Amino acid sequence: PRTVFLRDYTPPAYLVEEVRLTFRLAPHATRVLSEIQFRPNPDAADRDFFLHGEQLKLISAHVDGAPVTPELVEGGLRLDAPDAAFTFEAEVEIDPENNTALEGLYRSNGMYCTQCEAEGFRKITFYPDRPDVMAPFHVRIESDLPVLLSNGNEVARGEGFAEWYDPWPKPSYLFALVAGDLVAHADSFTTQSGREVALNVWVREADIDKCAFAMEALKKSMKWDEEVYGREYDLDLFNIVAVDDFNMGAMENKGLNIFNSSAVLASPETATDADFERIEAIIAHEYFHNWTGNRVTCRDWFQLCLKEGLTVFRDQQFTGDMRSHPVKRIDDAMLLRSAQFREDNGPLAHPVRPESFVEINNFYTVTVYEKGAEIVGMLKRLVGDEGYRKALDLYFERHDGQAVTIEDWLKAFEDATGRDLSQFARWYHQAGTPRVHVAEDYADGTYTLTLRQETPPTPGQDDKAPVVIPVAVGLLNPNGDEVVATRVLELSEAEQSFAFEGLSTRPVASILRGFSAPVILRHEQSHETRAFLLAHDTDPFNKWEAGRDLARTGLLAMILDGAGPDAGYVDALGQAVSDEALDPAFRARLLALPGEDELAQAIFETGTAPDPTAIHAAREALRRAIAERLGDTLSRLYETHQVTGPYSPEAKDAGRRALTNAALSLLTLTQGGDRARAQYRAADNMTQQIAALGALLVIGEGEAELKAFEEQWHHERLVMNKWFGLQVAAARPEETAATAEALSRHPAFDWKNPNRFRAVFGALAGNAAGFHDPSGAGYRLLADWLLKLDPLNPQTTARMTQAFSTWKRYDEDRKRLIRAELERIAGAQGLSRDTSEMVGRMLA
Ligand code: HT7
Ligand code: ZN
Repeated sequence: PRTVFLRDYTPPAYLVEEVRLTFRLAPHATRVLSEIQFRPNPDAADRDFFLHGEQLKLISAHVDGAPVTPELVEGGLRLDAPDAAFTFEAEVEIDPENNTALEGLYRSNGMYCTQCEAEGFRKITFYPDRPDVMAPFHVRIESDLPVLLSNGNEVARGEGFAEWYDPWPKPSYLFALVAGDLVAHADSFTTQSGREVALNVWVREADIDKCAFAMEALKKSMKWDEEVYGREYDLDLFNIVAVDDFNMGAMENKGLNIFNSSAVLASPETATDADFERIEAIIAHEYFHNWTGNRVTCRDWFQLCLKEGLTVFRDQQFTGDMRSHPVKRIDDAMLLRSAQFREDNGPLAHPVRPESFVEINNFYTVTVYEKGAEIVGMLKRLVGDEGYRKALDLYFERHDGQAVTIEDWLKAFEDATGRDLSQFARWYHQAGTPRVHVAEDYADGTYTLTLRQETPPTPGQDDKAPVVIPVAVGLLNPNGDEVVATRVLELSEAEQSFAFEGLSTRPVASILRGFSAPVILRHEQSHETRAFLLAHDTDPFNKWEAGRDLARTGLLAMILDGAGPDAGYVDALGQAVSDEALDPAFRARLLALPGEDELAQAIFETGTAPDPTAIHAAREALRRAIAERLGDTLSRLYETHQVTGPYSPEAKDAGRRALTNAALSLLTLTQGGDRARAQYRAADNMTQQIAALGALLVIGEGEAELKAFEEQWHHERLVMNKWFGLQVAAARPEETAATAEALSRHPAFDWKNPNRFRAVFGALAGNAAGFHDPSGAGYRLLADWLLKLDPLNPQTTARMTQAFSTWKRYDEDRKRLIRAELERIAGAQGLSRDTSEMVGRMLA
């Protein structure tokens, strides 16, 4: 397969003035008629007329009305085209029913829908399917189905047809079409300039009672983007459609967002607090793309972080504003560390702006999204709130309607703020997580902080240069008073010292406050200092971090040195979670221990091969010790923070439930299942129900509840995904693979549905001790199923191969077992380009 390089970018030979598409929908033989007005691109180096096209049956083609016979080549067609403006027409036939890859035009439960990002439009018709070709689209859909939707505004509708026009020039990846038997939850929004926008959430009739929350989230997002970024919506209509079969969370097609039903549908009975928060964030994310992605788009797919990093940053800000900034920051840092640092530390590490790819779908990664968002956050920290807003205003003003690059983005910051960002730009080019080592000195009233940075080599990048790291620091005196408020230090050299004068006593430093940069801090601190920071730090992130550090250090001592649970840590934790001045949601985060994968990486970095079984056992032992030593505290928290009254997904109640359920899961370990069973019986919402069930399963109980749950919810696909996933997640290590295998034989295991497949096999990969059980059964089972899914859905398969990405950390036996599975996948006949690239990179 061909590797595409950023350095090979050339401008398109022809630009598109306007597109007219007609769809004659039929399950196996949909006809797509296109009429595309081309004009030569004055900036192009040649006049090579090439249109992308895959899996298309060409019926006819015309240039300016005259029939032509294009040369059909791999991946598209070529034609001797005029060196002047002309109209190209084509008629093609496609087979949506047999499109199982869920890319292009496909059918899901009798409904037609599209997914074009990144390169799916070429499976719909011949077109320059690249983001730097932007055009207005006219679309006519012919079908007997009652609801026919496309981008933009509806301009005509009659018996068996609808016509749509999207005036905003867009790249083909933002094209969308939906046709089905759907109903709408309708509402409207008045923009800041007084325009009325009709809003619809389209779903199957059975789901109409689960749309209200998504609609509210959409209206909040529209208002927030006006207030915080000055960005107004630009069409008369905004449609959202829920689809059951979908490879990712959602897609920001212009005016017609298509969502995985799991990212839209919610009712108190069927969705958890975490689901509600996720839905609110994804609705916001896709809506925010209207400006960051759609109005200003990417020149090429190497610039993906331009829209994704920025839009993730914007949705993080939004969630912080809607809920709690400290808690959101903790959640984002946990995700970054568990998933992005893991990626950066392994064979799949790549820069936020990659330099090459075989299959672009493999680069929708946590690095591009989450580290991309961290870079935007660092820029904001460095230029300040005002500078950031000025830069964003300039970026939108300068590039509206354009397809641009990271260089254009940084230039807007440079021009708006006068700052030179040439060194900062390394964050986009250099892969790997910087380590920042801390040394401290105190003499004659001056505290000196010396910071040293180094980034380990990553595949293809052996030498790393220093990056600009904003390190937010505050100093406390021994009484716990803040003597130096948060100050952002700019670490740009390999090593740099910063002095703080006029301090009468040696201060306690709180470093990397608010997780001010996506780095690993190496700061030797005593147990006492960490306990002090857990008790006194005025920065909520670092307060949480101090507890996390204590927990991690204690766990590593248990795993590596056979130490017992650290009673000092448990007592300090008990004090912190009892502090009624702290937000319950924050206290729930304090009670969560570092994950097993995070511990495995920490052990690997000490030069030892991690043993997932031992890690699991130590973590469980510490959880039990916490439950034993803090039994009274946890019982009190459980009793006094129960939410009474009708369910609301708002942050305040959700935080209380998070705290009581964290307490419940610990208490169940030492006090048995009665409390959880009572909660299960009394639950009137999914958060309480699933938390109780999970607590029971972990102690090997809950058989009756599991059965009752299935009986109650067998008709709700999204709820049943939880039922499948929870059993695998809660299984004992030695039983995990067998549990997943048994569930894969359940009649409701619809493996072609990505949500259901992920529920079982994503949970298998996520249960670290179970997946890495020394028998190798987890590896074999996952590989078997990935090989089965690959011919149907390469995108989801390739994504899930990442379960194996940490294989080089483990002992020789596990390495041998995993390598054998990776080689078995790599050697499979007809393996997709997507999966082949992923396993190839992991084996390299
Ligand atoms: N921009 C979208 C990314 C995407 C996608 C979505 C659904 C299915 C396949 C997809 N491939 C790429 C989603 C987003 O980041 O908002
Ligand atoms: Zn996005």
